[in-house]
Amino acid sequence: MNSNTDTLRLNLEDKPILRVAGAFDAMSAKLVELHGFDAIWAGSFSISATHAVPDASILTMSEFFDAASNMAEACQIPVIADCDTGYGGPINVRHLVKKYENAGVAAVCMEDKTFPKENSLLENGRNELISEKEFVAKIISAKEQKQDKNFMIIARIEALISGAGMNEALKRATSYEKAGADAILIHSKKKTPEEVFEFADLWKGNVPIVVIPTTYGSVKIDDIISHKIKMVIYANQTLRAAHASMSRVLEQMINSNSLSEVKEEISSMEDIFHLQEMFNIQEKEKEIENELKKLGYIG
Ligand code: SPV
Ligand code: MG
Repeated sequence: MNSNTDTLRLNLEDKPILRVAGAFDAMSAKLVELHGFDAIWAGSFSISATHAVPDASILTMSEFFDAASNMAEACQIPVIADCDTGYGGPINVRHLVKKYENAGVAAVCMEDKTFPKENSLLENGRNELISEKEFVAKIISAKEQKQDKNFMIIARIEALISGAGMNEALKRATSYEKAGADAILIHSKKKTPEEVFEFADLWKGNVPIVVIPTTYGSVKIDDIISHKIKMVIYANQTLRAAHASMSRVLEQMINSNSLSEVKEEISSMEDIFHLQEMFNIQEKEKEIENELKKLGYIG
C-alpha cells in the first residue's frame, strides 16, 4: 500500500482545498514539500523545459517517468504525474499506470487531446480532442490496471481549451466519471476564472474538480473554494522562477570581474547541503564508526 495515495484521498476529504505546486526534478519537488504544499505536480511543460525541448510530446514516457519517480523517491508528500495524453492508446495507459503506481506516484493525469499534443497555453496552438469513446477507453484501461483503490486517475478535459464548449466539457466530465475517473481537471486558458466557475457550478458529479489557474492567476483561493473546487495546481511557477533567477545570475557573472559583484540573491552552500542531507551523511558515518568500534575493528 502506498500511503501517499491514502494521504491524497484523505486530504481531499478533509481539507477545503489542496494546494499543489509544480516541480521539474527532485530538488524542486523537495522545495515544494518543504514549503508546505499538499502535493507535487510533475508537469510536462516544466519537465520538457528542463530538457530544452517543446512541451509537445517530444519526450517519451521514460523521461517523464524518471523525473516523476525521482520526485516520489525524494519526497514524502504525494506526487501527481502529468502524463499528457497517456503516451498512446489504452494499452500504453495500462503500462504507464503500472510503472507510476509501482514508483510510489499517487496520481496520474491524462488529457483528452490527440497525440502528439501541444501545450494548452501556446498561442494558436493545436488543441484537437480525441473522441469521448477513445478517452473513456483510456480511463477504463487505467482503472483496470491500478492495484491500489486510492491511486487516482485524473481525467483532464480540454473542451474549453479547444473551443468545443461548456456542454461538451460537462458531457465528457459525466462520461469520464462514469468510466472510473477519480477527479476531473477542467482546464482553461481564459484570463478570468468565469468559465471554470461556470463548469464547477453546473457540474453534478461526485468526484473532485481540479484547476490550473496559470492564465487567470489573479483568482483568489477563497473564490476557488466557494465554487467547490478541491484542488488548485500552480503548475509552472517554480520552473519560471528558476529560469529567471539563473538568467539574472549568469548575466551578472558574465559582466563581472569578481563573484562578489553578483548582487542576485543565491542560496548558500549550506542551504543546498540541507536539501541534499549532506549533514545526515556525517551522522550516519559516525554511527557506522561506533558500530565498527563495538565490533573491535577500530581501537
Ligand atoms: C503542465 O504544467 O505541463 C500542464 C499545465 O499540463 S499547462 O501548461 O497549462 O498545459
Ligand atoms: Mg502538461
